[in-house]
Amino acid sequence: MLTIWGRGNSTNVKKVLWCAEELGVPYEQINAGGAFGLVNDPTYRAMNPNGLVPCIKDGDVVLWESNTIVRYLAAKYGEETLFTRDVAERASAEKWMDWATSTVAIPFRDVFWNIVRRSPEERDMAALEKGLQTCSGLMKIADAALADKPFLSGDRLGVGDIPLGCFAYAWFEMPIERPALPHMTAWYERLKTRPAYRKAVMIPLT
Ligand SMILES: N[C@@H](CCC(=O)N[C@@H](CS)C(=O)NCC(=O)O)C(=O)O
Repeated sequence: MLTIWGRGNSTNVKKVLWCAEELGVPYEQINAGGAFGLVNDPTYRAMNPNGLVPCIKDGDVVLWESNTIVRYLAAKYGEETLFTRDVAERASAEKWMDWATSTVAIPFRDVFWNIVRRSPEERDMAALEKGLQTCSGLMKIADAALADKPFLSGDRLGVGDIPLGCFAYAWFEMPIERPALPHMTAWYERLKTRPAYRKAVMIPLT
């Protein structure tokens, strides 16, 4: 049985939960991180020395790093669904995973924390404004990429959609000013029709 450690309100954990749900892989979720703690226990640190979530155990395989876990689960359980054997097609989709993590996550954090996790008095307005401006530019890049295909991964949902799809929920649901993003909005509407996305990603923002 696949075990997933991580609190469900973490974007990185959502990626893994959503992936497992899409694949229909049975799993046990153990809440960890944030108020749930556990991540500093020696047994957890032995699995993930970073003390971060998510972390998984699948048989003898222990893995951390959310994007790596998504790639692993898709390759192992998603041959007919999230995974593609075509190397070029796969790399083309996977670049969106790495882009979401390396380029979007940091400015996005400034928006998310200031809007969702801080009270109005505690907000760092300069960081919020800068984060919003940067994220708006980045979302326009994703919007343009979605102009001629339904998913970032191509004709069907794939691993390339998962990280940005997790950010998209917060992006579209936070009370912020967004630029016009017609293609990304249509993509988000497509994601919202998926039971796996609704279950793992569309939970109250905290
Ligand atoms: N690069 C890592 C980052 C993991 C990470 O930063 N996780 C955060 C939650 S999103 C965390 O564990 N924070 C500490 C905690 O929840 O206790 C990944 O993608 O898995």
